[in-house]
Amino acid sequence: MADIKEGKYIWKNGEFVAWADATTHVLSHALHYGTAVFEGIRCYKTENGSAVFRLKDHMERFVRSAHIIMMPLAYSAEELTEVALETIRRNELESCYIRPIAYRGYGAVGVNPSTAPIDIAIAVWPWDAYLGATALEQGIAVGISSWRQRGINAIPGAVKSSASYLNSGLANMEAVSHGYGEAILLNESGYVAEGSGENIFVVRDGVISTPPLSDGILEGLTRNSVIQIARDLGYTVLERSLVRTDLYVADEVFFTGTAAELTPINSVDGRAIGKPGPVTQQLQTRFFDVVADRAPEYAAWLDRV
Ligand code: PPE
Repeated sequence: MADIKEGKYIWKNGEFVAWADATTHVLSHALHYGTAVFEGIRCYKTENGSAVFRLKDHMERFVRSAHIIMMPLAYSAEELTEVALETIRRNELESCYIRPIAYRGYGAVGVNPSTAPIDIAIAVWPWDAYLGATALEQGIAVGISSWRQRGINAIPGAVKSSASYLNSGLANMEAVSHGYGEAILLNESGYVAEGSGENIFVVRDGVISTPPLSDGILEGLTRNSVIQIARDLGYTVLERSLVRTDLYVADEVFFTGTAAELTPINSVDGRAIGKPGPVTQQLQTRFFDVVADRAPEYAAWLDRV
């Protein structure tokens, strides 16, 4: 949903290569069979220099994704954390998006990826508000997709795999063609799962609810952070299955994600939710304080560049 802003270097298979040289063969296994896992991480400019939000946690999820699809990585989460910081330094960016990707490369054909090599790369580039500049302030209109979230026994939500984003892309293209800013997918059982690239929360009578991981969603780190921030502010946060009508009658609805940050939702399927409400605004303000290193009690979530 944004053009890539080219940088200087990309880390690939253990070395830094010029941006333009970070290429792969057209017969790379992942291109044909979706055999790749990736991450999305943000580095923020703060008053104390640049800092990456929950870097190690993202790298641990990356390693878990690879483990689930039987793609052993040659680097540990700790090593990848250091490499990501060095990639930001070499590209001289104050704030950016970080994209680690591991994929089955060139050398084997056929659905079973076991004999294809495993390539790994980390790229960084500037990425502004994911759902548009006004979305963070005014919220967006969303629609429930006619596409279902791929099931937990098909392409598991717990794996941040390239393959699962075909599902996201279908839902997002449909939503945009219907005039919405983003799609919400229901899972195979009909419960609310997530956005095409975000987790979802509802607020009703002061209680915050979000779907449980067992409903087949990505274990979002922004979701996890917002749950903790909300509880620290004294809110009750429930992880419970939601049906579509829970969205229609909610006082407030919002998305969380690394790219989307905390984006309010102002209508669902044409039912007005309204302007961003007080809980959404409080959590959003707090979240932006946390990532900008203005909330010392959450400083452990930040890795300085
Ligand atoms: N669900 C999905 C399906 C998802 O893709 C994301 C992140 C989340 C939930 C939120 O997870 P977290 O970032 O850990 O809070 N989506 C990433 C990819 C966006 C893209 O278009 O590419 C992201 O936000 O970086």
